[in-house]
Amino acid sequence: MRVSRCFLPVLKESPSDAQIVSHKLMLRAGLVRQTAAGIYAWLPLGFRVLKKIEQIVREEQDRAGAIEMLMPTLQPAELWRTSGRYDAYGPEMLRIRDRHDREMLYGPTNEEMLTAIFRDDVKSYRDLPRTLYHIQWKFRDEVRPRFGVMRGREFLMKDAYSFDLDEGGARLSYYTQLLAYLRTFQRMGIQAVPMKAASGPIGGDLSHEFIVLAPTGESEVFYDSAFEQIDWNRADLDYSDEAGLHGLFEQVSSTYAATDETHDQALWAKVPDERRRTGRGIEVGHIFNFGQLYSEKMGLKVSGSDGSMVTPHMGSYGVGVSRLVGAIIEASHDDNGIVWPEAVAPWRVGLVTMRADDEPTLVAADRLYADLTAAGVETLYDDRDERGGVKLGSMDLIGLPWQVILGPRGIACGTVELKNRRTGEREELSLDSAFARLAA
Ligand code: P5A
Repeated sequence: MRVSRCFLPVLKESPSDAQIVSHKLMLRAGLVRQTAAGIYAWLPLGFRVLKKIEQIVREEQDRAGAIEMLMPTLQPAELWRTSGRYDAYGPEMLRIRDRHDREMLYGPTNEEMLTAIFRDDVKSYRDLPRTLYHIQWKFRDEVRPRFGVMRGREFLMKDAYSFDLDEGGARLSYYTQLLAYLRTFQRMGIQAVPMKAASGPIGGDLSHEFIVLAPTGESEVFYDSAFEQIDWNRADLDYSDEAGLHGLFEQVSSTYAATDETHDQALWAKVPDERRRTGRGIEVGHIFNFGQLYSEKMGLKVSGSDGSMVTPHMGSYGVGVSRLVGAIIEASHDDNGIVWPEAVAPWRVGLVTMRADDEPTLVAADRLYADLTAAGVETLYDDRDERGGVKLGSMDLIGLPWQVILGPRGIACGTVELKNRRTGEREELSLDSAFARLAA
């Protein structure tokens, strides 16, 4: 993508209406613009990151055997009356009437809707277990929307729902999602610690939150640094290995991690001093096992293998896809701007010409851009007629992992500068070696 043809509005000044660093950077670097309180338009840069995050979530859900579908944002009130949550949800629910005066709502979550869909089409134990998910916008009329996309009113969530014949099956589905979550966040280059949680308005008695450490987080957290050493993507941990999944749950449950809501001083005291980590954290995911709560209320029953009727056990599993954009920035930035982990970067390489009026520089940059693009390397090419310093400043701000800097002096002897955004290391290389390095 050429910057001269893109829409990348970068702000020089730090916006005064933003309180936390990720929100400031998302506005300055042109990722989002607020259109109403807690509601955001995703500009091209932010949208690319959102899609990258969404795709990692999708791939890990698919790998864990969950099946993708799509449910609507608008839901009929009847569904929520059946579960009893229409009134219970209170003013956080955005209620709407259509032209026929039918009561509707903008969905804050989809337990009711999917349980009803499943109920109408699934009749036999042979169709279980199943885990279905979608990635869809939600609306919660939060009292205090704040921190940009971190606590928005409209936000993108991945929500999965599992249906099992018995409690043992439901636990296995829960452990499967637990592992999928650990893998998802690790792939995004962030440390998200699973913590025992209260289940709140969703219900149930087994629940974990996934928390990314950041000073601006909304909850206080306490955990054993042993979590930081575990490779969740290791090959010996497999979704088809029941004993392995039970082992994983044991490991997660026996390694201390809690929010202020569930913190236990006696257990905390047993964690060796040097392994104690405390701080604040952002909840990027939350999973729930709530047994037969919704299936009973919504009348979901299937025939069991012995002909008796069985009420399935369920769980639901949420990832805050749009919140993750903010959370990743909170966890990965410096004084000059965002530092994207490679896996979610909007482009991998930023190509910058220091002098737009130097013909040989332009020819070399155009060629390198064409070669990188042809090799499938996602490249943002700042071809604007701007001062080199300004272009370098915005490249640092938008935080692409690699910068290739082309100037007249280097080009005269066939070299370019390759800069690593995270470490700041710079290296002078021939055009060919720079290409080879980035295309590898
Ligand atoms: C689980 C999936 C649920 O809604 N039902 C379906 C369950 N859980 S949850 O914890 O309430 O939300 C899941 C994740 O969504 C993100 N989230 C938000 N992101 C941005 N703005 C908000 N206002 C907001 N509310 C929730 C969080 O990441 C949460 O973990």
